[in-house]
Amino acid sequence: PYLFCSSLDLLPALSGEESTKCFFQELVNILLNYVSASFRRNSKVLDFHHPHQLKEGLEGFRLELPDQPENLEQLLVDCRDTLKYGIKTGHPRFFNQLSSGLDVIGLAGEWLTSTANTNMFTYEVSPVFILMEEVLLRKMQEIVGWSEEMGDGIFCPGGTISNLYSVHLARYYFFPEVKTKGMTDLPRLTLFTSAHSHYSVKKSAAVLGIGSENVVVVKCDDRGRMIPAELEYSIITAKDKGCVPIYVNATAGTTVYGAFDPIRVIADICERHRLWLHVDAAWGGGLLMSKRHRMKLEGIERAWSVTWNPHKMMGAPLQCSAILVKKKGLLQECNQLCAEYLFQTDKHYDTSYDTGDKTIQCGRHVDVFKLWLMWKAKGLEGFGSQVNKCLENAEYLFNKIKQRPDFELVFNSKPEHSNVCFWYIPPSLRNMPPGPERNRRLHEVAPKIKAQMMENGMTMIGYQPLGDKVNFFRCVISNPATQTEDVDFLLEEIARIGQD
Ligand code: ABU
Repeated sequence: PYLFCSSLDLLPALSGEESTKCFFQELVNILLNYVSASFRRNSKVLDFHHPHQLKEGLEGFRLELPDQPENLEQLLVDCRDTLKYGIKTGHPRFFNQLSSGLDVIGLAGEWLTSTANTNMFTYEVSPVFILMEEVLLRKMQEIVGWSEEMGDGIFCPGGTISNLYSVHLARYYFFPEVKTKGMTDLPRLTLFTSAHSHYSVKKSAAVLGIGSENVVVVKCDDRGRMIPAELEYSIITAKDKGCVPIYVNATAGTTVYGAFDPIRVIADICERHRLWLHVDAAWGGGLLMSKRHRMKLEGIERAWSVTWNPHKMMGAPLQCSAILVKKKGLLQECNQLCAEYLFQTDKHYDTSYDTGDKTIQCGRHVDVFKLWLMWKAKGLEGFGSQVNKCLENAEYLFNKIKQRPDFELVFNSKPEHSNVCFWYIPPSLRNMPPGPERNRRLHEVAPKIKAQMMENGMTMIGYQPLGDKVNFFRCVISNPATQTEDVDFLLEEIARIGQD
């Protein structure tokens, strides 16, 4: 009978308890069916429709908002349809993004977080979550290699914002007057990042009024790693031109190649020139959890700030991203504005736990509980094994591609992370000599295969051009549900679609 009810019959309505329970039970069934389907290999990853088709209202699924309330039965149908036309990012054959997987404990954490529905700005409304954040940040700092006396940080919305914090802090560290006076009296600041780094460094420069043209893009080797000698040369050249270098971003796990910049050597250069060293380990940070792979981030302990996204390699549900800062108190100093309606100094508890004034936001979502719960469930060792398995699967893919004449690797050495970059070579191009015509035709292959792949809906992988390389596939494995049979399936699906 609840099916004919509206939301007004649910709690807080008097005697709304029973209908609320029924409504949630139905909803949980929908979610559980979705979770189970996400792990079933014979279920589709996606049921693709073009935007105009979805907007037209498929099978009665209407996106437009009504003037009159709709009943609960309709809302449950809408919930089911929302999932039906979405993408199963937890499916073992979803290889499209750095963040994938469906961690059941993480999902439970997210449900609880939404149920608690609170804000991270003050201890008074988030006592438990604020302390969990402190515990997580300390643990992550310890893993990075910072001692007890060092380390601060905050969870914030995604790697780009974490990187924005790093530039914001670096500028404040060298020119604290910027907080009140703005850029008026500042010299021309210069930032350095590699050609393969994430676009967020340039975006940060644009947002902060430094200007994207004042980001020097440092050359990489053929594996996508920053060349330290090029960095030092760029710093000296910038100084000679009268610019003021302040910041270097080293990437631990580049977005496309999964490359690790040589942090230790870059740290030496930063020390020589007294520059802020940031390590963008949004993607590669997860490897710190693995005894086998953490040496790829050797030198990270020398960073002044670190971006680390547990929603990528550690499989936490989106979003979960931290900016770690070596110098205690700097975040607070740089960002605090002491709004008296929120951060009263005469509260009856230790107000250093009102961490909201460290951030550039006011309201802040609770991103920590799911990670805290996952950490309890897996421990450091569990995360380590999860990371190892993903990298083993990537190596399996790499070896498979090496053996096949219909695929070509973008670079021939073993991947450092779980990114494997490759072209599919259709029969008509296999005997064609290298050159502009082959490149022109090869550039069209990946988008065509991807389009058909999305229509079929059984797997999903990304592609992009990079530098002088025409469109190629990038397979990333961060989903612990993925097995070698899924990797085999991906290659077969590409080869099947890619026949001329
Ligand atoms: N830098 C955000 C992640 C991009 C990706 O999933 O490929």
